[in-house]
Amino acid sequence: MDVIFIVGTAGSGKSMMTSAISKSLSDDGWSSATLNLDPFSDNLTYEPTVDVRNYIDYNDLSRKYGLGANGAMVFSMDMLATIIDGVLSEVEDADYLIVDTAGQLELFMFRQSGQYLFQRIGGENKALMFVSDIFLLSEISNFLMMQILFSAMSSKYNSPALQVINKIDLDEATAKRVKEWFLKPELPTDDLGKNAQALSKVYRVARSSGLLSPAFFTSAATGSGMLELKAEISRIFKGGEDKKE
Ligand SMILES: Nc1nc2c(ncn2[C@@H]2O[C@H](COP(=O)(O)OP(=O)(O)O)[C@@H](O)[C@H]2O)c(=O)[nH]1
Ligand SMILES: [Mg+2]
Repeated sequence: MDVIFIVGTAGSGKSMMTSAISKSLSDDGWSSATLNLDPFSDNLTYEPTVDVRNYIDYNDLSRKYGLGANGAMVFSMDMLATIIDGVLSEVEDADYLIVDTAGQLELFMFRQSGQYLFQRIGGENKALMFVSDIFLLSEISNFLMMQILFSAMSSKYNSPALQVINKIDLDEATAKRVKEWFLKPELPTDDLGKNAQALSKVYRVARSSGLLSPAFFTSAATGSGMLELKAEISRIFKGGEDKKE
């Protein structure tokens, strides 16, 4: 079983991407399972094969221990770390396991619980998929922060990593502009706005240290960019093999 572990900013489309990839891989003849590891999700739009919400009731924990939003979140994730093996025992073997996670990125960046969950999940190969959306990245400072974050996270998780910029159906023009930021030697002056000098400096450092690895531009809603994303998944995991016999 090969594992795609999806992390990313809140509301970027991680859950929609989970179901879109799973469906698309199934259409290609691969078997796939989905695992919802987000205990805070209250309106999942797909039916996960295995769902952590059957194990952890976030609202109940908040009430029982008198925790605020942040406390309950950290507590839930720590609790999840202690029961993850039981949750995983429910996952039946498939070609692919797609894992959907909570949007509180801090849990995956700075705290041990997120990384621990990633490590516990078995499988022949694992990859990290880092999802953000085109609205967030249309601001150059956010774009730059995301590139640094993405590089740091791929090193921390020590796994192949894919950067996905989602929701391009909602703003194709900005997506085109952001695509160019990955390629140009200098950022276009028109895009820089205020703090041009400081931003250009960060951009140059990012570029010269090889941090600007190309991203995938997708729409989980329309399926745009999914073929390219799947081709990369297939390249990472199956050496480019298209279909199961
Ligand atoms: N137009 C459009 N909407 C999307 C796309 N991906 C997700 N959404 C919508 O954005 C909202 C948040 O998506 P969700 O998958 O729950 O994000 P998550 O919080 O990262 O799991 C939902 O209303 C989705 O229907 C996309 O590619 N295009
Ligand atoms: Mg979600």
